[in-house]
Amino acid sequence: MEAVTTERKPIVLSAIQPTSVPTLGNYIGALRNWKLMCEDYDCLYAVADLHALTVHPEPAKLRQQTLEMYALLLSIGLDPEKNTVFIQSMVPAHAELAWILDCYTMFGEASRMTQFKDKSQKHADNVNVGLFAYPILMAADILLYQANFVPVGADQKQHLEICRDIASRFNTLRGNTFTIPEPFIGKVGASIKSLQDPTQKMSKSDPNPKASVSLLDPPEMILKKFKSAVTDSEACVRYADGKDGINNLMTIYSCCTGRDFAAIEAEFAGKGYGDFKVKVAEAVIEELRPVQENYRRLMADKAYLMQTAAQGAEKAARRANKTLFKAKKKVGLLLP
Ligand code: ATP
Ligand code: LTN
Repeated sequence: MEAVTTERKPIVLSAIQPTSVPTLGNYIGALRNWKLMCEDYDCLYAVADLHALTVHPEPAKLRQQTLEMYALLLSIGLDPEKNTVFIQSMVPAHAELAWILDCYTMFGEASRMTQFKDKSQKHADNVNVGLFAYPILMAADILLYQANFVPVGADQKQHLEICRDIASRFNTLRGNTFTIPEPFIGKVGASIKSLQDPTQKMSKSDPNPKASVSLLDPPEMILKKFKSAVTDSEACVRYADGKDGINNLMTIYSCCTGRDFAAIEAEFAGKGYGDFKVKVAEAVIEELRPVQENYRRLMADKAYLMQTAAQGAEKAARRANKTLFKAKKKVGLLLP
């Protein structure tokens, strides 16, 4: 008799905040891998609107940006039938588990988070408790689904470490409840740099619009931004220490064309930075063209988006509630 395979696919969860239109950094570091993992893994992807509350967005703007981010996730090719694509706040289990995990997180370990320190410096007028508890809500997002892998950019590595620590502590104190997740950080492109200061990461909250490329920038704007990208004075396309600007452009080009650094160096041997920058821009424009087309189509059908988001939330909640109930029982909460 033929063996029936009951092997389940490993579980993947990730999320992105709807703080503004994602950048090429978000795309190469995270979103592109989300799409690549869709076939071989059981994937859940969320718009982290609860996380975005830490920066006090204007309510109407947050609603709009959440819907836009949801549409963008579908536009990059995530299939809501095959995988689960949802909006975090539509699944109440996230906030509930986060509270339980708050009580299993030490003040000292949360205080060591570099993103918290950076963001409290940048927004000294709004250092709220949500900003402090941000990684614990993120841990709840991940642990609710018993995720094995979490595809993120390099800047999220520390948040994955605290998530693992919280899960291990809970498992030790209350008995096995959560799967310990592994970060999934791509070898190339895990930290795309600003086009204006290539020692800093490209960030969607950078006030200088020339520093980052948004996924919805029109082609002529993308070309302009790459033409004015900061490089060096060597005029030789090669990957080397101290050539942060060129290294960054080579990384972007490699991620969009699939070519490795040796092939890129050979392609541009003897050519100047001007030619190279145009080629990088063209590769990015081609990569983003289908995303932008899908996005325009989807944004014209808000009813479809809302209905798909509601279905996604229902699918996610069914799975999240199983873990939430288990955790509630383990900590001694009465269940109805
Ligand atoms: P903000 O600037 O508002 O803090 P952000 O650009 O860092 O936002 P997030 O929503 O925090 O964006 O991150 C979404 C995903 O994109 C995360 O997995 C993060 O690691 C990844 N990411 C963010 N910036 C980069 C970058 N420059 N290079 C590679 N990956 C990135
Ligand atoms: N904090 C993340 C966004 C995020 C996330 C998550 C990522 C919220 N919840 C769960 C992975 C898994 C960030 O990228 N800034």
